[in-house]
Amino acid sequence: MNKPKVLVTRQWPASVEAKLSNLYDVTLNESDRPLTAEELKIALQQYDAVCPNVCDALPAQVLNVENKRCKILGNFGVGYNHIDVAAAKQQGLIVTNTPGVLTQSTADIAMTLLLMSARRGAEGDRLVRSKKWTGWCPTQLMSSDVTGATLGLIGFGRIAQAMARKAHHGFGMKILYVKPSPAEQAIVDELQAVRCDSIAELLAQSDYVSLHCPGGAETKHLMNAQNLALMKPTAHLINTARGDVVDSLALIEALKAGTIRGAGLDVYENEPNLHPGFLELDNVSLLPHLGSATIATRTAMGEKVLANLAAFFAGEELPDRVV
Ligand code: 8YV
Repeated sequence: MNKPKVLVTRQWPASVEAKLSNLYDVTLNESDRPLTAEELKIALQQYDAVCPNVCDALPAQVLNVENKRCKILGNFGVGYNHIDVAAAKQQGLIVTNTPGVLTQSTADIAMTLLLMSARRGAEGDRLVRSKKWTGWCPTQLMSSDVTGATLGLIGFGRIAQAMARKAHHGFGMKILYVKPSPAEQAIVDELQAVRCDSIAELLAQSDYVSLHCPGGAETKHLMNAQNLALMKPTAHLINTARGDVVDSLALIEALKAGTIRGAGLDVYENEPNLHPGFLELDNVSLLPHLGSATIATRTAMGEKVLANLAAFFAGEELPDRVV
């Protein structure tokens, strides 16, 4: 019997690519160049499984291509807002993702950005590199305290809870959250987490606001000018979720005007072409979508895709089925 044909749209950790190559008739992307919409359509016609990532936009116009061979999209990543899952379902395409394995590394990056923004780490690095540092000074780069401050989490899923643990147990932070339904009592007790009735209430009370909701139409520009104005003037906004949860222009205005003190961003609208206004500001720390970028995590994400493909081709229940 012929091996199933599998396409991996970008380069993955070598150990995972080696396992895939043993199991399937795999096409890897040695050049690591992102695929175009046209190439993705052809991939859907030529492969049994396509393994995309956040860079592969898969709207209905791509997924609805005629004469599809593809039966499963094994997404490399937990977020799947780049895939029109309703269209996929309608087309009979299974979508899987990689939850769980990137929780800690992504929460670590959220905490990194919180600390960078609070303590002006990137500014300090630029000062030293520019050779403009003239030596210690009592009023130089004075910044915001983290220990004992209040962290407000918008969304309280796995990654938010992991961040809350680091912040509460490591930095003595008070935890606030908003979530459609109350969190499990054991988690609330462990973190002494307080659920706010509204986003407005959370924004008004938090020294740091960290976004952990999914991307997509429902959360697009959730942090708009109106909501940014509800934050304390001393507060910082952290985004490791999806870029379009924040209205870039409104955030740039708030940072420029000083209606909030700082921001730390790992994700952007229209990646990698983030709004150039961010580059002109000193009070925003910018990372290139590093959330899950540890060797162990990226390998575990690949292993998750492998497990989903193995279950699919064995006719078994899929561990991480989205639709
Ligand atoms: C991934 C992420 O690197 O998993 C996610 O949703 O945002 C990142 O950790 C990226 O999405 C890969 O597709």
